[in-house]
Amino acid sequence: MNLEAEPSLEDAESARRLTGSARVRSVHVGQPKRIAIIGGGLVGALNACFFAQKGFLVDVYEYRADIRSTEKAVGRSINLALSFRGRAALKAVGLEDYVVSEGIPMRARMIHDTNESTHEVPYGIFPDQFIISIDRRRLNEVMLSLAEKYKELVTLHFHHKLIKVDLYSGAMKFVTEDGSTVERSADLVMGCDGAYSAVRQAMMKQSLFDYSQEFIEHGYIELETPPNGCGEYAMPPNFLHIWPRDTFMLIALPNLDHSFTTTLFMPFRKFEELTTEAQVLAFFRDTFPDALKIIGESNLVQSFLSTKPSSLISIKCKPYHVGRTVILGDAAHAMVPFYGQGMNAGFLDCLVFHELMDSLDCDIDLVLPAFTERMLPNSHAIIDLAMYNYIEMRHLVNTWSYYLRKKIDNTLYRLFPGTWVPLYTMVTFSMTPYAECVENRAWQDKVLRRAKWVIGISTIAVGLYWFFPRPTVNDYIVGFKEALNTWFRNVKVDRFYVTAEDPNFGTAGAWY
Ligand code: FAD
Ligand code: EGU
Repeated sequence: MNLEAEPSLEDAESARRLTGSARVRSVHVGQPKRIAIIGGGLVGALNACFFAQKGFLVDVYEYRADIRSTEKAVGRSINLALSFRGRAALKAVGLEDYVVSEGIPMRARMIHDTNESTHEVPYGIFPDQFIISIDRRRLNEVMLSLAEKYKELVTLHFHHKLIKVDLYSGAMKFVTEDGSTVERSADLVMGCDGAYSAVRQAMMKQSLFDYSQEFIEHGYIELETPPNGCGEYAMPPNFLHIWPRDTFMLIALPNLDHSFTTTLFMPFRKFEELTTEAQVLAFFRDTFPDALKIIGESNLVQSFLSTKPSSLISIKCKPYHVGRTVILGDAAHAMVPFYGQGMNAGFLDCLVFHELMDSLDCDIDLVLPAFTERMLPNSHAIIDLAMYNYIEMRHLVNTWSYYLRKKIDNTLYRLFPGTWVPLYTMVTFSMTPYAECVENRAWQDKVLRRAKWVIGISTIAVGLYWFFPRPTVNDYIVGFKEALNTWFRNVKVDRFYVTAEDPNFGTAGAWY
């Protein structure tokens, strides 16, 4: 798709005709007219596209500067894995093909072992089962530009930091670049302002609002991994590269410019221990020798010692709406990145919200509670899965039982692709609600537990059968005769008569 030419305002027109609304929607009681989107990050920008295409008046308030005009720090590109749910949402606003064309398909993981050997583990068994490495900044820019195409509907306000919101009236207060405050209001306020959401903070002051958060003990730093001497990819590009090392983990995703972005996950304690060039190099030589060669010693030391590790937080809350305010994306469900689903789940929020707008006639008094009800169990499920994976990655990745389970899962998937879908496949390549993915996994666990019993007991039975000498038909006859004989011998007579006193005298039982 050529973003310069299309989608155009004509597309907005046709979208409005489809929803039966006028140039700017005519509004019934209960239907919002002005939408305020707090945060112009990944979820906020996509959400603006959805609302613009429906013909609403949209104001996006973003704390930072416009990323499209800020200088791109050289050699810094951060990337993400885009999978099915995120793609489905992008497709709904017409951006899927364009975004996919700017990404790099990853068809398998490439596991880098301690002895510098590698092996591949494919993502799926069907050709369309691959994930896509996307430049985060580029994706954000593309979505902001699409939203801005709807000139008469969408206004992007940068340098607007939300500091106050009235959840019931929609009145908001912002601090702008020069430190002055401005007041605005909207019929519907959508908090797409990330893990440290100001909108959620306002909700937390309400009674009956539940909130919990957890920082994990691992931090992360991103290390730019340049192309090799010939300007080519230093490793095969169509893979998600993983170096699993118990408490340390390195993950690398490819960029279009032939570099990789490598992310190191490590406990903060360990980061604190590595403070000199020598320590950093020794650690990498020891733990990730092949990665060190690709990243380059001076590049590594320079990046490592100049960046502070970032923290990772997992947040659950409930509900997702209060009054005329709702939270989407990380604001509602920040998760640790160990399932590659954070952005995908945020994009799914936008898609589901707009499906509910369509089916409930845009009545926010119905849409907001329906949104919470629909998303809450599923968002909580993916938060749990991501956290579980964080623990599992460290403890199980190198155990045989983990690989055995993967083998069994994949074999059964090949045999019964409609019945037995492995957990990560369902999460990554389907629209099955996250909670149902978990439920399905519980069912698979139960089937495998039963199968284990059946196999265990049959093994013992067969073992016994082969261990003892097996009887022949003749053995059975001999055995039967012996048993009969023994029984005969065991028939004992304790009293007998040889005279007519015998009570059996004269009967058929007598012996003369
Ligand atoms: P954000 O991207 O955080 O955007 C929030 C926006 O709101 C920002 O622009 C911010 O400036 C603005 N804002 C904040 N406060 C205010 C305020 N008071 N007023 C106005 N504006 C405000 N997800 C995947 O799907 N796949 C991956 O491979 C993946 N990898 C990840 C790797 C790492 C290391 C991390 C940390 C996360 C990863 N994620 C991944 C998750 C993904 O980054 C997030 O889920 C996603 O960015 C959430 O988007 P968002 O728009 O909700 O929040
Ligand atoms: C972590 C950081 C591999 C990008 C989970 C897989 C991730 C990503 C995995 C990051 C892993 C872990 C899955 C995808 C993806 C795997 C997944 C994790 C992208 C279970 C930029 N994870 N991630 N699982 O299957 O389903 O390959 O920073 F190392 S994509 Cl932790 Cl599919």
